[in-house]
Amino acid sequence: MATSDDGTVEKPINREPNINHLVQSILTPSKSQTSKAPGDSHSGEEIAYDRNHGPIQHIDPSQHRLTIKSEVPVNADVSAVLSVDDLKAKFRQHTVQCALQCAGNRRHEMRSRVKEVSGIDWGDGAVMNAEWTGPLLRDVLIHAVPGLDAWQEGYEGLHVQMECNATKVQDDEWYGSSVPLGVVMDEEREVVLALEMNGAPLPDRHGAPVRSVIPGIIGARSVKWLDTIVLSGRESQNHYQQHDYKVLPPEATSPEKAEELGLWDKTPPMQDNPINSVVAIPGEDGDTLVRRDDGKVRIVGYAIPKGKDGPVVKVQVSIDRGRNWYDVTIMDGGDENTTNPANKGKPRGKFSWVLWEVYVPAEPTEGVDIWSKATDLGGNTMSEVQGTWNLRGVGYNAVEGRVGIKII
Ligand SMILES: Nc1nc2c(c(=O)[nH]1)N[C@H]1C(S)=C(S)[C@@H](COP(=O)(O)O)O[C@H]1N2
Ligand SMILES: [Mo]
Repeated sequence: MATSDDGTVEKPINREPNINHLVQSILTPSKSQTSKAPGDSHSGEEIAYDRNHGPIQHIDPSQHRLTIKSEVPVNADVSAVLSVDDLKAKFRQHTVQCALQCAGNRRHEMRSRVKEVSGIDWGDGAVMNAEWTGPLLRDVLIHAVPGLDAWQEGYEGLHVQMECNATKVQDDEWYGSSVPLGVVMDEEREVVLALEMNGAPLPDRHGAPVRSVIPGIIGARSVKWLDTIVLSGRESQNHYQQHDYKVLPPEATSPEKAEELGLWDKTPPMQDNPINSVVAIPGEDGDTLVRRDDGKVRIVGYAIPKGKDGPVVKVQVSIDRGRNWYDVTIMDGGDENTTNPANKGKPRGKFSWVLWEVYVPAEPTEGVDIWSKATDLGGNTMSEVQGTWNLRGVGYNAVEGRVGIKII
């Protein structure tokens, strides 16, 4: 049963945390820990962002079934039905730590600094970094579609469609996405059917009893309340794969123009997250930073890699529009910050975000713009100071972070 906190098709729940709270821990909690301190107003507060196109679902796990179908020549017309217990007991459980980010993260900056766009006015908090545990989708597909792993023809042109049919959504009868089959079969991608988040049962808000988690790829493809998977020769035909979450070319100056020029059909769906870095302290344009006794100001942020090219290995910060750059300290997310004993002592995962911190010498002044620039292990780096505009305001990764900062 839906409650008033679950939103509706017309008015779904979409929220992001205060950015200061978001960067308090490497693993983003679904809700903040209940603190013993009386009067702590943050305790029990939702931290990990919520992005919904329809109402949040509450599904009885004992009744839930995941159906896997195949339309591809390797083994067409097979169909498997798995319970949640099957997903837990029949397959090796895998834990992946990854940043899950809405493609519209940072949209407010694109809108306010470059040009108006259409879409929810996200700040920089539509992202979380969590550990997700469940079977690898690869193993489940190989089980359901015998012969898939040994298939000689290659996976080119094949797609894994994922669906949630539990509810209507704003622009379609169901929610769906797809990724190329090669992504799922790639053992380096660690695509999981998550039953747990941060070592606890998956919360309803984040897709219980099972959601797909596609590391390195925009959040829209990680389907919550997952009930159907189709191995297919074509992409998902769902609205959110075909008519949303695309970086339209600049000729798409309005929704009407995009339709008229057929640009939705001509533009591929977004998949990989772009490399990105966000200034979280100071958390808002126009904020004031206080110099310490040594004349330095503290700046903190997070950075995420492009696709599977992580982790982020370097972040630089400038407070004078790129004349001087300072290397940050990257706070390690590998050893200490895991709920999974198997991951203790391992280096930071390639899909995880990094939190960073830097102390920059500064004079008291006004109107300071803070830039931050990340580079990942694959050598991808951020180059655009103001970022490139697109109609839907997705994939924004400008170097320019906070503007109009006062230093005292
Ligand atoms: N079933 C379903 N799955 C969904 C969505 C949705 O509306 N319905 N939203 C998607 C989008 S756009 C994002 S960014 C992520 C958000 O996940 P979260 O709410 O756990 O943060 O879920 C994705 N999966
Ligand atoms: Mo999203």
